[in-house]
Amino acid sequence: MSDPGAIAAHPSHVAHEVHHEELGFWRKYVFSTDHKVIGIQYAVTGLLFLLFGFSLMMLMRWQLAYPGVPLPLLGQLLGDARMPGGTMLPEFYNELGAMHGTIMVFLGVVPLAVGGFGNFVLPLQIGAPDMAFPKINMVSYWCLFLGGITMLGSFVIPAGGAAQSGWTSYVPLSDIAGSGQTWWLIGMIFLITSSLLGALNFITTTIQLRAKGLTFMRFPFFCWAQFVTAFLLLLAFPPLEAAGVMQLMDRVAGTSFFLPSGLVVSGQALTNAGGGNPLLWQHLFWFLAHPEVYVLILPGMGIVAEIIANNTRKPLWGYRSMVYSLIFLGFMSFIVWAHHMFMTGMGTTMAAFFQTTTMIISIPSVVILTALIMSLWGGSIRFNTPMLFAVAFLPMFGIGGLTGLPLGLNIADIPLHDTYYVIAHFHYVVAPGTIFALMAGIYYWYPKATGRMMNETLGKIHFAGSLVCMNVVFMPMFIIGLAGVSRRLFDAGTAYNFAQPTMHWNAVSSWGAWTLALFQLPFIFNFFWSIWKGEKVGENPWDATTIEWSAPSPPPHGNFLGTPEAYRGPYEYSVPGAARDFVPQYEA
Ligand code: HEM
Ligand SMILES: [Cu+2]
Repeated sequence: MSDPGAIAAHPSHVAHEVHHEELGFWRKYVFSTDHKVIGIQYAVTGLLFLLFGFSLMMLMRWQLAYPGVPLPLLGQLLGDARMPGGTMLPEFYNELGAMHGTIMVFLGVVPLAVGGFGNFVLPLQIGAPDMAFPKINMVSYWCLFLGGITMLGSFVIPAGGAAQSGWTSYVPLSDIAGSGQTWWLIGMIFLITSSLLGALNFITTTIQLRAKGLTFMRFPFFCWAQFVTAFLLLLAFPPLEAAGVMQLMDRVAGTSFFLPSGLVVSGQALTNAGGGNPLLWQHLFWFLAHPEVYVLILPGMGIVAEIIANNTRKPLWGYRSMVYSLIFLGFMSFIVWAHHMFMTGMGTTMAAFFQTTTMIISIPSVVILTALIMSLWGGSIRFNTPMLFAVAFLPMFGIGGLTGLPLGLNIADIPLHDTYYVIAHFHYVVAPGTIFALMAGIYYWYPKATGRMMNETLGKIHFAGSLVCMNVVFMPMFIIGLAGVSRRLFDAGTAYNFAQPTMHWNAVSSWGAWTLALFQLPFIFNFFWSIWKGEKVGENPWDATTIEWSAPSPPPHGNFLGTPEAYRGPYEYSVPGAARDFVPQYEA
């Protein structure tokens, strides 16, 4: 359906046009079916949850920096069930840790990267008037919302509080844990349903609603990244959804999918335990959760690629190899999952298989990262805020990726498994990596969404502070981990002799985290202030080439004034002999 007439005649779109004038406040801004409104809903929800997950982590960081020391003021407010006399209970630390991980991944990054950027930018970038299934799109958002409310609600339920078994919810612990775990599972079922509906919509939209002339090899890299991400979500989440229901049954219906025979808890034999297999959970969980780490990073790579091409005023170096690497990476991400399970006593043949696939999957990431670095070469670079975040993404993601290699080889993973080294490694990927990419994307597409620019000075303060602090937070965790200190210790290892020389690094890391929070204030201020006071701009403030920049800022309902067509590849910057240094994809 790449014929433009067919796009304009898309039934749901026609319906929109007809009812456009009649939509009241609720249908327009709350239960909207417009991909831009839904995208902004997702993005704001994601940002709020990132802030909330960040706050949980700041509380944990107090306990890690000063184990057992009462937290002034806030500690009292949190009550005796969590922090008697201001001192954190281990149970509460576990709640914070499990919920920080869950919220950051499933309610923060995914909603912002896929729900927010995917919904807002993808249809515009492919020249579509909306998503293929606008109503399903609305349902996806509200499923996420219900999942979020369920997760938040679990903090205040009378008995026991939120889930405490980590974001991985390993059995048998999670099968026998307090009622927060049940809420966690119900919340996850909502979140997974949301992602599945979204993924179907993204795939259909990308294939069916492309503008005339926009062949796959003319796609901006961002579209490719969202497209592959949608496949990962679609194929990886169903096993976890099934596993979630099974764990729920174990907890509430007396089944024992995951409970082994003869399990004894606190000296008592469990009545329903029998015949189940705890490792089954790990397989089902990581079959999702490994692809999930690519769901967290690929949209970020897509954003960074757009911004680098735009601000070096050059085509992306090796666009085709980047695309092929992306597809290969997506495929491979389904056959590496058991590198998280080297400690489970798997045989050498199995271990050899998963080590080999893990080494192979690092190749496409290296290709993409190298191509992005090569793209900088010889460019006349504009160092605006989006570009600064995008460029900083490269070494940060590089550190995260490289430090992952030892974890993919069992000989190194066995001592490093479940230490702070792992925490440092994956946070380099998702915090200074993904979060920087997402920040870059917010500064870059903000003028498209609002018609106004964000303030550059505030943006640069935000950037510089975040870059320094992120490293102060996470570098020490490598040192702590290499010294052998385990993750998930509520006292940072106070009880262990060998951990003593690392204790002061926890304070360094914590002060880094609290300062990092302060450097987010200019961003939060900028975000709201610029809605009303930012400099007004036209449709293409960055002199960019891709189709979304041909729509008015902000785009009206239906997005484009005419019917967009693609006449060339996405990155025709600095074409020799051209009048300007960019030749937009949408100009005949
Ligand atoms: C600057 C921001 C962040 C800081 C300072 C931070 C800090 C921490 C700390 C201290 C832990 C737990 C250590 C432990 O007791 O084992 C942790 C765990 C975790 N974090 Fe973060 N984090 C940040 C951002 C993120 C982001 C952006 C994500 C995901 C997208 C994320 C995902 C996780 C996950 C999945 C866990 C594991 C939870 C578990 O053990 O079950 N974090 N983080
Ligand atoms: Cu993995």
